[in-house]
Amino acid sequence: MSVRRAAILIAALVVAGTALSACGSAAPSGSGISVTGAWVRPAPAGGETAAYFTVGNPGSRDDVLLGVSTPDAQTAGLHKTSTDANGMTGMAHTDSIAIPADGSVELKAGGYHVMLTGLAKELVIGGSLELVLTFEQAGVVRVKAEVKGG
Ligand SMILES: [Cu+2]
Repeated sequence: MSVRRAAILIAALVVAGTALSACGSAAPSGSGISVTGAWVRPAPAGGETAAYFTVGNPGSRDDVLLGVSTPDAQTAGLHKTSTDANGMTGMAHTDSIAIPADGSVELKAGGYHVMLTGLAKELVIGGSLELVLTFEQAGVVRVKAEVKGG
């Protein structure tokens, strides 16, 4: 390899390294996913309840909420409430929730929610519960859900 070729190679590596570090510092929390307004309904210890929040995706890449867990309950899962053609309302497990680029998805009563069973503690208004959300792109995002009536 000539000196000139080696110099070009080194210059290319430096540029690549700079680009990588710039990318790393520009995205301190994954793809910039935000989880806001997290809340959970009051429930007794050992009981079940539902949690809600809004996921915002300001980025240019679609993301997917793949799952949820919590240290405060035996099970946590993604559910969707819907009404069928006969007017029967029920809820079903859903594997994931797509979060479109430059968009947001609201988990709310009558739609998507996090179903929690076997609560480790009583959830009283003013208290909180920790949720650990796993996204395909953004990775793990931890949020505190406030216990509220409603
Ligand atoms: Cu449910």
